[in-house]
Amino acid sequence: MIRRTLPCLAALALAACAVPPPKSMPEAPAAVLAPDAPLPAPIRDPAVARAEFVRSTSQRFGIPAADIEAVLAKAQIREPIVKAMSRPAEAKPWRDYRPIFIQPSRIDGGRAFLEANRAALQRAEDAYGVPKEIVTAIIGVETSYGGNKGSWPVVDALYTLAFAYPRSGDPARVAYEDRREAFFRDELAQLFALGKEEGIDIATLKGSYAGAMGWGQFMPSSYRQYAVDGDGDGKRDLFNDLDDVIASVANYFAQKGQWQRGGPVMQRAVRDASAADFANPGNAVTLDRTLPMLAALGYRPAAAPLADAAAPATLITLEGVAGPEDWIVFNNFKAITSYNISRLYATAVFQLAEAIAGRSPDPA
Ligand SMILES: [Ca+2]
Repeated sequence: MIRRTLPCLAALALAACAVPPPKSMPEAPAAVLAPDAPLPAPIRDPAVARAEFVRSTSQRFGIPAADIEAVLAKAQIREPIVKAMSRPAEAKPWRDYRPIFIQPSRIDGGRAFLEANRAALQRAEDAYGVPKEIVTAIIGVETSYGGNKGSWPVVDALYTLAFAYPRSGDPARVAYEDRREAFFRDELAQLFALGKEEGIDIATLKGSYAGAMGWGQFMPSSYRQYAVDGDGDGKRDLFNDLDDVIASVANYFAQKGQWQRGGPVMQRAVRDASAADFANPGNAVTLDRTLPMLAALGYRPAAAPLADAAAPATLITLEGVAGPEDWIVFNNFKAITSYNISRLYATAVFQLAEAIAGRSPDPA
């Protein structure tokens, strides 16, 4: 989860912004969202910043400062994480992104996951309105159905990015890098709170290099805010309890993404020969059009419209194998970008879900 309008990877998520994706992983960890609240001004001296972190985290969450100090005393700055975060983001076109996710092993893995967890997925769909295949696809894109949940100590990952966030030296990027560092510092604080609230020894947790955790790759703040106890055992365990994982991903979509039950995600558009280009770059999705407005501009659904004339929508263009692809996107597309603000990510999740369901991922 991230949100940003920076020129990252055609717009990827924050956390992963500067990181080229491993072959089987999305560019951005799922739960890396920037906090909605304004972040504090940066403290430049790491020792001062760390002391202030201990003080403020202790006060904010009622955790003894000595307990925080004890964890930080064992935390390590991990150079590979600094390096990974320093790497310039690479803008990958859809034609190169798609094959990472829309391929037989991930589709088959999704069908197997769905069958193995059908009851929990159905309960989540009934409760939150998010289709089984969408929840499954998220878990497939994030961690290959739990196969790659990350092996970095979460404390180290967040400690590194909170106190040694890489600096490019480019004056134009200072404000962005400050925000990123403050974001990870807040996530580290949230991790301490999570440990206290859930009774978890945070020093044992493993996750992505950006601190995203579990089957759905939740950042600590998202874990605290959106994780739910799917099986009613009194714990929210996103590492080992698939009922919790499935319910939590669905709850995230319903709450954070404002997912609409039964609503469309996206639909291929056909373009009139005379239509002007629809300029809509970046990753943010602003649903400021409707189907009639798009039709007036020369873009119409390629098949029967999936939404009525009043439904908020917009048009995006992806660089496909056969050239530009125009897609009309709706509320539930925007909802997927609340998990990771990348249009490519959202498209991959949708198409993987369609493929898992046995529908053509791209009817055009
Ligand atoms: Ca549980």
